[in-house]
This record gives sequence, C-alpha cells and structure tokens, in this order.
Amino acid sequence: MGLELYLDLLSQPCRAVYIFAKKNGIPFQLRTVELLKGQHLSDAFAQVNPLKKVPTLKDGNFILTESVAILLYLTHKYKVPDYWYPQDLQVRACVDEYLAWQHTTLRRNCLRALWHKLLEDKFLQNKDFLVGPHISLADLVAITELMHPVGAGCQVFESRPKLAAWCQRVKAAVGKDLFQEAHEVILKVKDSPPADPTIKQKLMPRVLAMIQ
Ligand code: GTX
Repeated sequence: MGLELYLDLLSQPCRAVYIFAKKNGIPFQLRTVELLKGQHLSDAFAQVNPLKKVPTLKDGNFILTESVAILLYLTHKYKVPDYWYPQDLQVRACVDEYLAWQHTTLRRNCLRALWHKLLEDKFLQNKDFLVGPHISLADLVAITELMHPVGAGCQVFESRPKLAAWCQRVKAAVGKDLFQEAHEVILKVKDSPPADPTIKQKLMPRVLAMIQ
C-alpha cells in the first residue's frame, strides 16, 4: 500500500496537508475520518493512530502524526519546489520559526486580534509571503488556520488590507480551485445541522467548541 492520508477537511492541519499533497502532485489515498461522526474514536482508526487525531499519515508500515511533521516528511520524501521549505539555512530557519510560533499561539489561547497583528508585524511585514517572495509551508499552515474562524462567520480579513492581500496571494499561489476545494467544508460548517447528540457526548470539548 502506498501513501495514505487520514484527514477531515474540517480540520485546519488536515487542510494544510491536503493542499500541500495535492498542489505538489504527491500520490496518496485519501482516508476520510469524519470528526463530526466520531469516526476518529473508532477502534479501526485507533489501530492506525492510538492518539485518535487527524491528520495521520501511513506510508507502508510507517505511521506519522502531527501536521508539521507530516508536511516535513512529505517535503523531504518527494521532490517539491524549494520555496516550500527552502534550502537556504536562514530562510528555512524562518519557516521553522513560524511553524513553532504557530503551534503555541494561533493554535492555542491567544486573543484573535493579537494574532493578526503579530502575524502582520512580526512575520509578514512588507513581504509578499511570510518568509519572502515565495509561498512556503509557513503560509500554508497560517492560511488554513485563519480560514477556520472565517468558516464560523468571522470577518478575519475585512479590516486588515495587508492580511487580505496576502490571503489573495496565497490563494493564487495554491490555485483558486484547490483552495476552494480544501475549504469548502469549513466554509459551509456554520450552516450544517448540529451533530448527532450521542456522538457529541463522546467528542472532545474543543471540537464541540468549534461547531457550536
Ligand atoms: N498538533 C496536531 C497537528 O497539528 O496535527 C493537532 C491535531 C488535532 O488536534 N487534530 C484534531 C483532532 O483530530 C482535528 S483539528 C481540530 C478540528 C476542529 C474542527 C471542528 C469544526 N481532534 C480529535 C480529538 O481531539 O478528539
């Protein structure tokens, strides 16, 4: 069996992995794990990932979790354009810096208004993309995270022209169709019916917090 990716496009780290694999023509079998149906809690999925989280990668007998580790594995295993994770030591260090920052801030409890300001002031500054003139893993991880509140109806980019222009550049670099495809489910989530109550009881509080 070749590369298998266990994903739910409702999840921001899954969207980053999905876009990256698709955009770079990496062949993979999509194994959809529907969080809202509690499929990640099934015994079958626990055999693949005992942590019961997506994204999860399976490459033969090798299993890998954590979106950043998955993105880096794909970057190293497949021939992808250098700009995603540049060879240049210092530019690469800037991508690493963003990926480390992201996990402790954007993905954690931090005032949304402050994220945006920090993202603009510290990372984007006056560049086209977060670490320079080209898209990198940093932009992909950032955009999939910022589209999450957009899916819940928050106007994240409305009063931030610099961030909005960056968003348009990332969309164009990824390709509008692939961007739309990856975000279709999250952009519709606010209109979906509530999850099945029996499943809801089993889901982790943070997943519930995102869907209510
Ligand atoms: N640090 C990990 C990574 O980057 O891969 C985080 C993995 C993670 O928390 N995955 C979540 C999960 O599987 C999905 S991402 C949150 C999606 C919320 C969408 C709701 C609309 N969670 C399952 C669980 O914890 O039970």
